[in-house]
Amino acid sequence: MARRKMLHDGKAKTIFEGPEPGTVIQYFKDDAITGNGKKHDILPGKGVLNNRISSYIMTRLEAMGIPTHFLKSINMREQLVREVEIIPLEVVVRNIAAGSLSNRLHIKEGTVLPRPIIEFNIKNGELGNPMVSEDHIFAFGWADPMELEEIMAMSWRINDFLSGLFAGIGLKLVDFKLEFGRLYGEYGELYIILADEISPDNCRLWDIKTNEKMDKDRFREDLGGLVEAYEQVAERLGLVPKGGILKGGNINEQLAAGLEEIENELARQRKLKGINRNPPGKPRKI
Ligand code: AIR
Ligand code: ASP
Repeated sequence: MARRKMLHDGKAKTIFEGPEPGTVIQYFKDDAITGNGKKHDILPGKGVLNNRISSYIMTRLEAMGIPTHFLKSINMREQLVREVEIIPLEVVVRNIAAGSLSNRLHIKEGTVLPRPIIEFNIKNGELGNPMVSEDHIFAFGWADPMELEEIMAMSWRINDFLSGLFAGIGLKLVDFKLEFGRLYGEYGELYIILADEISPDNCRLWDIKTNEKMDKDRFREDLGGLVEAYEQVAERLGLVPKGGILKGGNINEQLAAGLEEIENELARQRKLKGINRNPPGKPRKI
């Protein structure tokens, strides 16, 4: 295979140059990293499962009108996505208290929040991705008010949709992290689109009946069984055959079977909605 140019080597994914301009390839690794690199393990199967789960969720979001970077699955570990300028924010949506919210404010893990809450962290690993306010975001120019409004509106819709999707398979969506990117159109217009991945690496998912953790907290909290939990999520979403892919079956063949279906759905017309950049208050010509 021809050598590809690596553009970025992240914690859980590597980004390669895509086959045509405006595209890149996301390669899902088996690496599990937390504490900004303090804890690192290789968990065979994680990358394949996250690629599968994220492709599926992005496809479903696209179908309900959220513009995403996802174009198509290429193989078990790779997907073709649109190249975007990543907005340097982690957008965290929370429904139930857990993780850093519980630690910061001493709200007992599992407390249902009075309403969903959005938080922003600046993407800076060296600083430990600290939380920032809207005012920091505007003052330092990480995003402008129109972009942030668009990002928040999309995040609420994504929360509604994903909460329902996971409830339907017996999972509580406790919280999750999103990343967005800027895409410039032919005429210089700007689109904000969902980027990165949506998988149990960046969602907290608890079993509705038992509250068992089915996400990356299994690794963060040394609970073990992370790959089995991710496989269970994929199985409940109908993405892997019942009985599992990791217990002897040919993982390649079985996962390849479902990919075509996803691609067909994506081949449908994709519509992107640009941001109206007229300054507020200035009358618009009709
Ligand atoms: N997250 C945040 N940074 C990286 C990730 N993956 C996700 C976590 C969790 C949510 O954001 O996986 O679902 C909130 O994380 P925390 O640590 O702020 O409680
Ligand atoms: N931002 C976190 C870290 O590196 C990632 C995680 O725990 O998922 O510590």
